[in-house]
Amino acid sequence: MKTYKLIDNPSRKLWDSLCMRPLLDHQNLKNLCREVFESVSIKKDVALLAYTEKFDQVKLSSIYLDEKELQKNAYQIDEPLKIAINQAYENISQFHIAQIPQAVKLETFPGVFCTQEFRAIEKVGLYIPGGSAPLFSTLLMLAIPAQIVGCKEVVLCTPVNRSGKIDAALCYAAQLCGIKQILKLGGVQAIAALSQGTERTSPVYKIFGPGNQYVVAAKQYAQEQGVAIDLPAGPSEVLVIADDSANPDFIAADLLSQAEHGPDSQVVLLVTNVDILEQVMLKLDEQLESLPRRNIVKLALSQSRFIVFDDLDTCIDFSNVYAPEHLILSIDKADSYLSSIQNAGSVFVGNYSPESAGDYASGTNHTLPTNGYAKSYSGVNIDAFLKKITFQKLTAKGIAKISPIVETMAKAEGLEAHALASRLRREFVENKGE
Ligand code: HSO
Ligand code: ZN
Repeated sequence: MKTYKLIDNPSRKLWDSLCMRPLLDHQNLKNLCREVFESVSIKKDVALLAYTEKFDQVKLSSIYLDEKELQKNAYQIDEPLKIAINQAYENISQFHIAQIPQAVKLETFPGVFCTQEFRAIEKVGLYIPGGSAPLFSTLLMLAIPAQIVGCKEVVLCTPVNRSGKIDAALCYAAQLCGIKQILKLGGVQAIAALSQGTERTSPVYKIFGPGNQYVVAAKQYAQEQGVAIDLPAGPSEVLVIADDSANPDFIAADLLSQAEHGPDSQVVLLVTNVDILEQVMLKLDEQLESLPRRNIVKLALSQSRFIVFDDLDTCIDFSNVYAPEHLILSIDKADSYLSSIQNAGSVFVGNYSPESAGDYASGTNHTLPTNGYAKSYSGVNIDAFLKKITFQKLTAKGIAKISPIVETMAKAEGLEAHALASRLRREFVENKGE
C-alpha cells in the first residue's frame, strides 16, 4: 500500500495533468529510417540480410520462411494450445464477419443514383514484434480481418527468436489465417521491407501492428512516404472503475495483467471507496510475488495512478477525459453506465469480464487506440482493411433536374468550367426533348 500514491478527489482543474501519459521518447530516428528505406529500395534482400545482422545480430541465409518450414514449425504446437487458438480464431472471425458493412444504394434526387461499395485493400503488411513474448494473439487480430475481407496479399514480418526460430504458435496462427510465407524481419528493416517490397513481395498499401520505438518511427516514416498505417502507437493502458461490488482479487489481477506488458504500461484505478482500494493493494502485493514478469510489473506499477472519487458519475467523467485503451467497469449495474461512456478503445462490462478475455479469445479486436487517441480513433476492425468507393449515375432526367443547382453553386464559387460541364449536358438533354 505504501508503495502506491493515493490521489483523493482531485479537482477538475487537475484532471488534464492526471490524464497525461509519459512523454514518448522522441529520439530522432528519421535519419536511420531514411537510410534503411533507401538501401532496401535499391538492394532489397541483400540490404535486409545486412541490417538484420547489424541491428539484431542474427545471420540469416534467407529472409523468408517458406510454406514448408512454416508447416513444419506449426506442427510443433502443443495440442491444448492448438485447440485454444482454434476456438479464439472462430470467435474473432465471427465477430469480424458480423462487422462487414452493407453497400449503400440510393436515388438521392429524381434520376440521380448514388452508390457506395467497399473493396478490400489489396496489399497489407502485418508486423508482429519478437521480444520477450511472441504475440501470436496479435497475429490473429490482424490476419483474421485481412483474411475475411480477402486482401490479395498479406505480408507478415516477425523477427526470429533467440534460438533463430519462429515460434510454433505464431506459425500455426499464420497458417490458420491463410498466410503462406513469413519474412523473418524485425525493427526498422521489417517496416522498410513492407513499404519498399522485397525480392519476393511487393510494397504494401497499409501497415498494421505494434512495435518498439524503432518500429513506431519506421511506421511514421512509411506514412510520410504515402503508405497508410493502422493507429498512432503508444504503450498499452487500462483504467478500472470499481465500486463496493467489485472483487479486489479480480481487480488486482486485471491491473497486473496490464502491467506485465511492459515497464511503460499505464495502469489507472478509480474507486468510490478507500476500503476497496486498500484490499486491492493487499491483493496486488500477494499476486505480484508469483508472477514471472514481476520486475516489469513493479516498474509499471510505480507509474500507476490510484484515485478516489465521491461517486461513479465522476469516475466515468474522468475516464472520458483520460480516454483509456481498455476500460473495465467492475461496478454494480454496469450496463446502466454504458451510454455515458464516450471515449474508450474497448470496454469490459461487469465483474466477470477481464481484459484478458478480449486480449485473446472473446472475439473483439485487441489492437486499440492508446495515449488518448480513443477520443478520435477506433480500434482495428473490419473497416481498417477496407476502403469505400462511391459511384453515381445520372439519367437524362437527373442531369436536367440537378443541373440548375450545380450551375448556381459553381458560379457562386467562381468555377465556370464546373458550371459549363453540367449546363452543356442539361441543354443537350433539353434540346433532344428527353
Ligand atoms: N493487451 C494487449 C494485447 C495483448 N495482450 C496481446 C496479450 N497479448 C494490447 O491491447
Ligand atoms: Zn494484454
